[in-house]
Amino acid sequence: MKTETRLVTAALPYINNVPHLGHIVGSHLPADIFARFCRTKGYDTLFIGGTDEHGSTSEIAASEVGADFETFGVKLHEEHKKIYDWFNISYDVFSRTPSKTHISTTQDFFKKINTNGFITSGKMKVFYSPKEDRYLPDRYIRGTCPRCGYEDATGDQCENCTAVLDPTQLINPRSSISGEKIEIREREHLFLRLDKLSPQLESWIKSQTTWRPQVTSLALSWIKEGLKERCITRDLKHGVPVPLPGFEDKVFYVWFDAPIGYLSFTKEAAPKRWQKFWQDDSSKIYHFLGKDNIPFHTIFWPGMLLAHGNINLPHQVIGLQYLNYEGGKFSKSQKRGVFCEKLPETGLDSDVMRAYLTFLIPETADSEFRWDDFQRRVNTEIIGNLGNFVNRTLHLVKQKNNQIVSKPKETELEQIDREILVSVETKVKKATELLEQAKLREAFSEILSLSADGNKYLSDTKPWSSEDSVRTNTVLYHGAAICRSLAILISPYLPTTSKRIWNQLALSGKADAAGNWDSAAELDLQENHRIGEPEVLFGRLTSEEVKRIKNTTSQTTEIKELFNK
Ligand code: B3M
Ligand code: ZN
Repeated sequence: MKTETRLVTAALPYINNVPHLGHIVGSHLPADIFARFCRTKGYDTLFIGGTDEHGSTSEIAASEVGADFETFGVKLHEEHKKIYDWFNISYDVFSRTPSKTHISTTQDFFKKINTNGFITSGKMKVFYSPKEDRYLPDRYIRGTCPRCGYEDATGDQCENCTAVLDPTQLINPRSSISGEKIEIREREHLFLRLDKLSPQLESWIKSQTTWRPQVTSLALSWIKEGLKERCITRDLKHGVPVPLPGFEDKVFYVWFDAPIGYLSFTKEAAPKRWQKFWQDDSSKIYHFLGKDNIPFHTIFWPGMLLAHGNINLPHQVIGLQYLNYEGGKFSKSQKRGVFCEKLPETGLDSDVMRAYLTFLIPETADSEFRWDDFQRRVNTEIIGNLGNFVNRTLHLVKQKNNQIVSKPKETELEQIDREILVSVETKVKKATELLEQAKLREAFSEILSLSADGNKYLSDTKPWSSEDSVRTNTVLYHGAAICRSLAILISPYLPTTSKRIWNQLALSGKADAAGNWDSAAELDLQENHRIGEPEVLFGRLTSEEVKRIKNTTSQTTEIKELFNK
């Protein structure tokens, strides 16, 4: 084991919805690929996640389906978990924010930053709905615009005259849920002194050398605008209770408790050694998240960590852009999208979806899911290139060499063999460097280009028509050894396919064993190695099949239906 420790996190999903592909490609999948790479590279790795269950959106979603908060959370957590399992997301723990550990960790965290002098209290105007006996967040307030008289203005803007509003300015404010009149009340709340933390945050952000430019510039723009004290409490029924006299009837704001989940879930996954991930100098923390979450992970959360002290700040904040669908946005109501809960019914190999999604990871710009592109790229790059190379090679080893390959002597190598050896070495090195920087998409194309080199090597050397058994063995040995390299290199991306290749090669151990990554460039198989039975890795995707998958996955489940069963 290398001494470096890595904690990998994917943004904790809200439970007011069942995830679609945009959520998968926007955090869970990239985090999983990276975590799998780190494990195989031999870093002491922990990959954690869980559902973010508090906040007004969950409370409202639960009441809309008539479920109590706890039942709702348990059910939605289960639905989420099933989907991440289908995708083979290798969470070491996938927990929930209502967990006991999380509640106590959040409360202790708060006490510490309070003791450290980073909490203050103050009055805030809030909206109370007597009918619902609930305080309502801004976005559930509607009323008459003070400027143009439009009756359906929302708390932040009037869509009729475009006036930017503060919900307290609305005339006759009402609840957008019940339509009933609401009252404005003044309540005492707690605030995090982000203003006081600003200089420290600024120099920390500026000292980051590995962040993507869009992440750094977004973070710095917040600093430039000036950080204000930020309210961290809410008048809600569910959430983490505030452990401070006078505030016992309040809970923490969901964005206060959610990131602490990273810490709580680490404790749950590694109760005896969680400190190693959060306090050791050698530990690196990698957060994967969608771009709307960038300010929370570069300002708010690091601010909380600085206020607490003695805990590592994130090493990398990988803020991903969005995935669109067929020229527009994913839309549940318009049934536009790939709704993940339907994927298991399609019989599709999840590696095939993982492969296509990897091409689309929105690392630098928004990207787009298209079914025709799905079919084309899977057929050419995954099946035509990777699947074909492995299958062709192993078949030839079976047909021409009785399933056996033996290492050629140095003197038997020709120029073309030396070239492929160099190619393997260069490409493994390049892919490794890219993966270290979490440039997952580029690394994948580097890996696939190695498979393309393998195909070219076979076409150029034509072992199928060779009468020279020494030459045939040399070529097939290299081919089989490259299959081994590929099994290791694709293991973060296509974990099931990687195992299948490893088994067909009849190798011992596991392709993704800790530390095995470093042997990916070694073209060493055992003397007179006998491979297993070659088997086709994937069948070509026909248009009918794609159509069928599309039809099945565009049907979405209403959350309500989950509670009728
Ligand atoms: N639940 C927002 C989201 O899913 C939020 C992330 C929390 S990460 C600590 O987009
Ligand atoms: Zn107006």
